[in-house]
Amino acid sequence: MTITITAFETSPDRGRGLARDMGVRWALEEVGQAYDVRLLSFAAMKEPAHRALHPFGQIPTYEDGDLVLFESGAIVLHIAQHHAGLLPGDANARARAVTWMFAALSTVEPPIVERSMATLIERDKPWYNERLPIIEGRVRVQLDQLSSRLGDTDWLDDEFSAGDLLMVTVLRRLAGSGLLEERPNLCAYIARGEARPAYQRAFDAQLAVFTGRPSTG
Ligand code: GTB
Repeated sequence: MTITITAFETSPDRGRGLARDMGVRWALEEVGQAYDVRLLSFAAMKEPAHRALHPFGQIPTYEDGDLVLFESGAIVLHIAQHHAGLLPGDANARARAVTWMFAALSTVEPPIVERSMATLIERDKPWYNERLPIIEGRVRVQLDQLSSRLGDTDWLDDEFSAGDLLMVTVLRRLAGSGLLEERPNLCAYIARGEARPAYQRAFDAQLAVFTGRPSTG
């Protein structure tokens, strides 16, 4: 049974790999699992057929036989738990890697998403110029702490894990904001993630949806 995920038919990020199917694609590539992609329009996401898979009418979803999952973090965790390559074998190291997955999604990401949403939908509002620095201040607090913890190591906890996969995915949403450049070790960390062959295959596959050209390789 082939795994099927869902993704935007027309991603607002124009193939920059910022939509949440990117982390799922990357995880599947890291563990060497083939997958199909069902592309959805915004309207199709809100249809009953898709809501039966995703109660909030969003992408991505994950189908494998009878199993249907939504929430990109839960999907990445499922992939990591069922295939070698994304979680260490040692029980304590595994628990720490899962902790970093949660840290990425529930500690580091919230102010980053808030910033993205503000730049997207509040730019014309009278409060925007006052609010943006406040949100960016909150982003900086998390980036500073993450940067301190990472130091000059390659990954968050010894070997690359699903924790790094999600953390890099989250940090990439700040591309173009100028906030990452203030912390060179975070830039190098993201670059290390992006240099992984599995990342590149995932990125090319989602870009091919936007360009209309089949990905090769
Ligand atoms: N917590 C859920 C998860 O992690 O899976 C969030 C899922 C989610 O936000 N999905 C978005 C969606 O389906 C797409 S990824 N939106 C359509 C809708 O709600 O109607 C979020 C996203 C969208 C666009 C960009 N971008 O253009 O840069 C980046 C991220």
